[in-house]
Amino acid sequence: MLIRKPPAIKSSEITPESVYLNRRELLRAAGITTAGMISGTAHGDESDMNFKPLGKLTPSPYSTDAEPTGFADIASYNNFYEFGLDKSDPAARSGDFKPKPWSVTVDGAAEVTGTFTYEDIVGPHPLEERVYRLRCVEAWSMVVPWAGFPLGDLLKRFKPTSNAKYVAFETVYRPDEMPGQRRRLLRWPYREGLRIDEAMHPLTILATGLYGVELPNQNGAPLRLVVPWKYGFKSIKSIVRISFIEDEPFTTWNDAAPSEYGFFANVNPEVDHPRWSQARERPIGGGFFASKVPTLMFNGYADEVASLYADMDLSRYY
Ligand SMILES: Nc1nc2c(c(=O)[nH]1)N[C@H]1C(S)=C(S)[C@@H](COP(=O)(O)O)O[C@H]1N2
Ligand SMILES: [Mo]
Repeated sequence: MLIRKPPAIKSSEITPESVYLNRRELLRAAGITTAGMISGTAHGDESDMNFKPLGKLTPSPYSTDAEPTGFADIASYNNFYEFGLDKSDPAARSGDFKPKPWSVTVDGAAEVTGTFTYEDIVGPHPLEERVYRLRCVEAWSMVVPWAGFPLGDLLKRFKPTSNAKYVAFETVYRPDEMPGQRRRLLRWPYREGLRIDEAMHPLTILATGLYGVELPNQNGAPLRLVVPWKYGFKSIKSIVRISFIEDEPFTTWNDAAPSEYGFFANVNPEVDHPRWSQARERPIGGGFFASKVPTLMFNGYADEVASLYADMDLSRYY
């Protein structure tokens, strides 16, 4: 398997007040012994993989106890079409993307709307670390120690009205910094959405980091959604707009191929993708020949979320 290493952060982006650690120190800071983490990955010199450490993180009781996938795999095997189609493109081609300064526009059916800086959005929320599975529709999965906070805690601050039946999200559109956006691979900007009860569910988080450091560009810096019981494409990256709306929102993959990707996209081993089975998945990091494992209903979060869909036919609402 060919894995290219993420690009280094340019020295011009390193501010005097920030502390940057090299990869070995980073893993130590995240409480992981380097021996266990680095072995088995196909990287050369990693001294330039520098990411800014986050402050104190509270461990979340919502975490799975599954063994996390290695940092290097999480940051080098990605889907982020804004940087290209290949799994190696986001790490290799996101070096010019500038996730700071950042702002998010909140609009629609809410009492409080407007444009807010990243610091406004993240500032008041204590960050917690949650180990969540991410399961791609392409039948691979990883276990990621995300840093973030419950999306619902943020949404409540805008006082959504009773017309807010759904929440829609939009990724930034910056073709100058995102080479994939210079082609019509998808109808840009990338858009996603959740029903309001899904958005308010405590398992849904806005992530600002992983492995104790700020999100690498390729993982959706500076702010991305993580919806652990849904296929990975729902977990939209680099969010610049959050809209409270009355009708089911436009979603990118449903637009690109409606018969293959529904609005709900709950992980469901019993409902096949039209072109392949969804019953098994390949954990990333075990090597290409590692055996597949059975996929769990709602990606293993059935106890928490099955009740949201109690009266729905999940083969119809896929
Ligand atoms: N804006 C945007 N968000 C996106 C995507 C994308 O192409 N663009 N890909 C999605 C898909 S298909 C997956 S599987 C996950 C991958 O997240 P990761 O690269 O952090 O593992 O991001 C999702 N979010
Ligand atoms: Mo995906």
